[in-house]
Amino acid sequence: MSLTLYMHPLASFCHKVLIALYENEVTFRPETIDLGDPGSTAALLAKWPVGKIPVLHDGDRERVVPETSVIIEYLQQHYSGPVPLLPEDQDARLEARLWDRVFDLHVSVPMQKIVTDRIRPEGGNDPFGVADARRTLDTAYAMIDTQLAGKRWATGDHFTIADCAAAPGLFFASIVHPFDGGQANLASYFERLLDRPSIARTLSEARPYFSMFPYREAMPDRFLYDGVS
Ligand SMILES: N[C@@H](CCC(=O)N[C@@H](CS)C(=O)NCC(=O)O)C(=O)O
Repeated sequence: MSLTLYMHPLASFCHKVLIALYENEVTFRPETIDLGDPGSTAALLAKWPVGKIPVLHDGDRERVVPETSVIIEYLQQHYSGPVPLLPEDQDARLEARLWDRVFDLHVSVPMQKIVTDRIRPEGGNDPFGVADARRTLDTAYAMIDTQLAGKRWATGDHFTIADCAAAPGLFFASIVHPFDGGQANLASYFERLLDRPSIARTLSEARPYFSMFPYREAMPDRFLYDGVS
C-alpha cells in the first residue's frame, strides 16, 4: 500500500480524514503542507490545483483523491477496515451522508469564516460575513442538538463519516462560537467525540501547532493537554 496524505496537522478538514484513517488503522504517509510556502504547496497544486487540503494520493492505483467525503468513501472502497464509516444499509448511508454535509457546510465552513477573518490583512475584514457565519452556527447547533436526542453518534448507534466530520468542526467551532449552555445533547455528544481514541489521537498530534491557531487565547485550558476530557 502506498497512500500519501497531503495535509497539515492543525487543519480541521485534515482531521476529518485522519480520524477515518485511524478508525480503520489504515497505513499512510503524511506529507505536511505549509499553505503559506509556495515551495511546499507546489506538489499539492500539481495534484489538485484548487489547493485545498487534504488530498490523498494512492501510489498503487496512481489515483489522486481530493475532497474529504470522497476520500473517506475511497478508503472504504479500497482500504476497508472494521469500522464501516458509510453504512451498508442504504437508508442509514443516506443519513450518514446528509449529516456529513451538515457538519461540513453548516459547522466547519462558518467556523473557518470566523477564524480566517481574524488573519485577514488590515481593512480586509468582513464583519457582515462573520455575523452571518455566527447565525449559521446558532442554527446548526440547534439542529444538531435536536438530531442527537437519544443517539450515541450523529446518526445512531454507529460511528460514521458524519462523526468524522463533526469532531473537527465542533472542536474549533466550540472555541470561536461556544455552544448555547442549554444544548445538553450537543454538549454530551461533544464529550463522547473527544473521548473517541481516533479523535483524541488526532487532537494530540495537532496540539504542538495550537499556537498557530488564530483564536489560541480562547482555547479552553483542557484542550491544551493530552487527555482533553
Ligand atoms: N471541501 C473541502 C474543504 C477543504 C478545506 O477547506 N481545507 C482547508 C484546510 S482545513 C484549506 O485547504 N484551506 C486553504 C485555503 O482555503 O486556501 C474538503 O472537504 O476537502
